[in-house]
Amino acid sequence: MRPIIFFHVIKTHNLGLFLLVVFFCVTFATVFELRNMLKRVITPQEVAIAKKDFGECRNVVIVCHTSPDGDAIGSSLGLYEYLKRKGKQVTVIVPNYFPDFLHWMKDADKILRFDRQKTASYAALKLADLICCLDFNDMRRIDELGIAVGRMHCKRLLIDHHLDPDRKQFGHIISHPEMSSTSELLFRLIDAMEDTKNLTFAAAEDLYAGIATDTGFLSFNSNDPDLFVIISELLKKGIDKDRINRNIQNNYSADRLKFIGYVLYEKLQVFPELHASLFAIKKEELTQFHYMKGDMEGVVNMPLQIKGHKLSIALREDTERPLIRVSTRSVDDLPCNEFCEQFFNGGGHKNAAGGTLECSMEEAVDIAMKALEAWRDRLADDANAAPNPNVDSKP
Ligand SMILES: [Mn+2]
Repeated sequence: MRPIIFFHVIKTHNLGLFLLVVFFCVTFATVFELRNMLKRVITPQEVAIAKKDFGECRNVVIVCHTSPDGDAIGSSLGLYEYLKRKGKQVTVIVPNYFPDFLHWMKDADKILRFDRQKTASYAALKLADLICCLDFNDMRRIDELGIAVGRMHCKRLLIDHHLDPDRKQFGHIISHPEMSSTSELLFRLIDAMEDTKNLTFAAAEDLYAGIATDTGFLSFNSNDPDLFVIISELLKKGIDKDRINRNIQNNYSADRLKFIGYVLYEKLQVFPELHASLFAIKKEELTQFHYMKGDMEGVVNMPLQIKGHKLSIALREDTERPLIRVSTRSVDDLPCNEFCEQFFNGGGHKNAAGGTLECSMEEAVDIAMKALEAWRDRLADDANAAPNPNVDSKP
């Protein structure tokens, strides 16, 4: 139809005009549907940084924090998939071991371990024109790998959700501590670049795994409605979230289950008036249950199942170095990162934080007990634990 006749029809027929309006509305709604559904938290400057860095690079190295968790590996492999799809040469390097329950991810076997594959890691680092630093805020969090990264003269881009990144160490910084996970941040960044079409099925699996592990399968840090929009978009890529949840959660040894039983039955000290608890595990006990790295994952969350509980503290003797690893979890507004900063040379997120102590286990327990005592006022406050008078507690 020639344009003149087309517009003539529209002018003279209300139906034509109506259809034209409908056509534009549908097109507009489809293109802008997702973009309008997510809050615009990624700034135009951040979009420009990412577009430039991802556009100009050819050889990329992605690094994440020591003892990588689901978010570190998920966001790293998610970005790896995305950049490979854009035609880049990409290598993921992790500082050390990552748990078996993350090995199902596509290309997890191609990840280099810096502590074991130094030659290959250095070769990739020397070739890199961009190093992406994911899920940590300070090179000291990646140990020796941080020193190697620091020596390279190429661009360094940080994409992370931890508080207070050390700005001197990175050239470009995309930091959003308000986000549940680096994986969520990465999805938002790619969405803000209007490029989610280049998120593959495998990338969607990786990002979902990252969000799921950093939010305890959407049980904490996950009240932002946007998170569910993002997961819905990942589901549209065809991922099977139930299978991913099973891959991550049900992948332990029988020894680990018995170890949990032992910790809860023999080791857990509960302080009901403080709504807090503490357990301390020595090296011999870890050996007794054939401890594998990753076996302690989630155990510190368990005491929070006690009604009214606010704070859980876990102390564990490191298997390689002479120090005590402290892990804490809290609920609502109780900031366990402040607790860890104050007493355990550490920090982290409001409800999940950790630290280290260089002392004997006996001394570490003593420090933890004193810390609990120092926070008595904040812990003993019964506001959250008040019994509901409308509930009959008798069976
Ligand atoms: Mn994370």
